[in-house]
Amino acid sequence: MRRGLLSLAKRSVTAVAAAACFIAAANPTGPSPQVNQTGFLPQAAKWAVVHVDKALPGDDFAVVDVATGATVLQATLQPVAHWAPAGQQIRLADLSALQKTGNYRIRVAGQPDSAPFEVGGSVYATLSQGVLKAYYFSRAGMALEQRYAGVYAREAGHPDTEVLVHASAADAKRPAGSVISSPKGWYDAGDYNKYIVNSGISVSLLLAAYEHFPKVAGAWQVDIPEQGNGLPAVLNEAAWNIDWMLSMQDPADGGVYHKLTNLRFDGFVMPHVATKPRYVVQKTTAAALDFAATMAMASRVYARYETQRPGYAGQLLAAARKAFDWAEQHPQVLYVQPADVVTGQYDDQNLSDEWAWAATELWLSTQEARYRSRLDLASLPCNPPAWQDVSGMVWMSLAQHLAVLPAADAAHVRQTLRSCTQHFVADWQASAYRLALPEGAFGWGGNSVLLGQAMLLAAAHRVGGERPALDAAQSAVDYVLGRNPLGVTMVTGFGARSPRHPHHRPSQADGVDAPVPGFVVGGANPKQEDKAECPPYRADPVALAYVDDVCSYASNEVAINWNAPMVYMLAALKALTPSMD
Ligand code: 9MR
Ligand code: 9MR
Repeated sequence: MRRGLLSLAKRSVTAVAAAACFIAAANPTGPSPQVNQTGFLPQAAKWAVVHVDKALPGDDFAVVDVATGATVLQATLQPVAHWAPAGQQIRLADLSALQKTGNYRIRVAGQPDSAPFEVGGSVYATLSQGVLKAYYFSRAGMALEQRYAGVYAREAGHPDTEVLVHASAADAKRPAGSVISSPKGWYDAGDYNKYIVNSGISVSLLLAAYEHFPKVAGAWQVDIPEQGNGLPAVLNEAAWNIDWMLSMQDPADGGVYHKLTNLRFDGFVMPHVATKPRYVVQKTTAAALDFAATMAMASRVYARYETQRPGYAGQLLAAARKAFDWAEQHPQVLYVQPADVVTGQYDDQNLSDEWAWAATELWLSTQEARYRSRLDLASLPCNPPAWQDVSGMVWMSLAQHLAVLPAADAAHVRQTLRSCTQHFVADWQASAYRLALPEGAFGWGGNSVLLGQAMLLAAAHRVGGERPALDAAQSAVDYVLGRNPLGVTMVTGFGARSPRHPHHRPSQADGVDAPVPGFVVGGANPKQEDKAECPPYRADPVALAYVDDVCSYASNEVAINWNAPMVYMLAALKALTPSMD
């Protein structure tokens, strides 16, 4: 890959810290004990992990108050167990009994104290707002002003008011080379492109955070230009991307372009410097269906704000219907990367889950039998939501609307969520690490797979009420927030130790040492699709297959669909964990 002078300079600034720290590729194991570095709500299940490859002098752990040094909890570690994904001997510390608000560290004789963590009723407020703010930092077509963006202020990039219709998307009304306007939206990830499939699930999860937990998500305050307009911050942020998505629908036929990108990836430069021509590429069925689902859901959510956004909800629903109609006429148009385009593909061969999701959201928003008849719940799997598998989105939405479902459907939703999360709960209980590992947990974007599992567990908890489902969800979030063998909070700028060199163009090119904050990185990925472009980093054990290097798009990129389940889960944990107030 190309590394500019700037990126080399940034590397040398941090090289000393990197060498001394978890980043060293040879041995990225983090210091023990490991704990969620943000912390816990008072009544949450609280676990920490202690590595015991070297025998400990004692069997106890203590929790000490950071300010006073006082021991607030002392208890015995659980027996030694082996956790294969990290190839480590570990002992668990159960600190659930600690409910008193404060800042703490875990102390184990023979080891350094853990990173600090907090216990408190608002422990996730700052982080929630931070992971939501990452979307503002990702906005295309808008200058980020200093008063909102601080040191991350930057010029506007990619206005996308003059986008070319690619040959793959051409038709009689819009021949190849015609110019359309498709502004706004969020950059997908470390790259500057915009993809409908991934935008759909990402923005829908922000909407779901609000629809499912309005008291929590509606109260988030984020400094963004729209504040004060009467809409909650989360809905203002979501609208920036929804408005872009709307412009990706061809008004002539309702079809939706798969993506808006340049032909190849931009260099590692700031957005306004990346000025190569951009194209809308091929209309696909996946794009139409994800678009329809997103717009149908959005129409319900923004209907509450008809006064502030007159006509918006109606416009969204009409767009959803039109896209669904297009999909019915073009039921199997799969994405095929044109020969002259190399940007992200988001290509999916199996559209049964996209059909189900679009039908579900349209049905919930219209109650029309036409959409219900397209929904075969009996054959629909229940997998952690991901860009290529949105089946979980269906169950989460149906769980939210249980009260309006026909009784048989409601029973089916309850039953499915219970059965599809049962093995997660069982694996979590049996795991040495208190972590169930869904398929793909160690793969490209694995952190989001764990967070997706957490969302299904949260949905199961909502419809069934069982506490273990909530505790297992908490554990998955804990993992991403630092209770992992790397000892790293997988969110830039949060926690004592977090990624410094994400595969994220602005973070690399902005001249600011610290990365843009609030981004969830992909996480350990033994497949190492970036091997040819990175210095060697270990692939084994799998949970350590991570490198904090800008080269590593396979383990250290950021992406809107990896942040979204974190946004959702922080709302969910706050709303679902019992509270003392
Ligand atoms: O920066 C790109 C990143 O957003 C993608 O996830 C990744 C995989 O498609 O590709 C990155 O771009 C690299 C390209 O694939 C190969 N040449 C170097 C590019 C920058 O690292
Ligand atoms: O998240 C995507 C992952 O599931 C795929 O395996 C990978 C390769 O196709 O692409 C990832 O998505 C990238 C997209 O193609 C381009 N923008 C950056 C995304 C995150 O790496």
